[in-house]
Amino acid sequence: MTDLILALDVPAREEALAIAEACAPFVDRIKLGYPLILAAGLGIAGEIAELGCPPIADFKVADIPNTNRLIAEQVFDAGFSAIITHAFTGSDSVSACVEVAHKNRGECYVVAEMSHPGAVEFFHGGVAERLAETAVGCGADGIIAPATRPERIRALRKVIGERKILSPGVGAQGGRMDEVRALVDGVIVGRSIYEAPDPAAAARAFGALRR
Ligand code: NUP
Repeated sequence: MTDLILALDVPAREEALAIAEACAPFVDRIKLGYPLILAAGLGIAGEIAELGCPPIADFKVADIPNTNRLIAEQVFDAGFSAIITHAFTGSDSVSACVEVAHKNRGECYVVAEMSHPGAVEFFHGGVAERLAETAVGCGADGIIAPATRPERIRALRKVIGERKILSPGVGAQGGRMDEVRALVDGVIVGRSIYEAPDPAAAARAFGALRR
């Protein structure tokens, strides 16, 4: 079954925790990024983990290897189960995140191609394929690929084989669950769940659409 991952981009601690608690029975993992972490602090990762939904750190890490390592160590010390990194920084930087993730029995995902319209200004002409190859070469657990462009997910699947694909862009960005659910290992949904009048009901509805 394709995982349903809630992107909890709610920049207020109590509201975010209330939504997470309500949605927890219906989602497999919860992705936390800068909006919530900058508002609530890194400690919220442990509270999310206690709900039974392993938290993913969407920090899109993009620095030199030593700084990436220091960031990744903070992330896993805080209780995250996975980290998302960029790969345009090069394989040594990616490897630093992968090493720390695996040392902590966690996962590392590499952004191969982003989901928003402007992404194609840079992610074209084989760039995403090269980033995906870097993910494979560094032993990353998977990639991030766009639900807004299912044909690109198919192309990137050929590069990464059995490694996992987590796919944002379903709902608010126009991607459709029924078009990507069979292509990916996890679908990431943010606004269509946390901005819904009843986030738990929305999470349950997205969950029911998985294969
Ligand atoms: O390419 C990407 N697109 C994307 O939307 C890579 C991401 N990490 N994301 C994240 O997924 C984005 O930052 C947000 O947290 C989530 C999608 O949220 P929404 O568009 O469903 O609200």
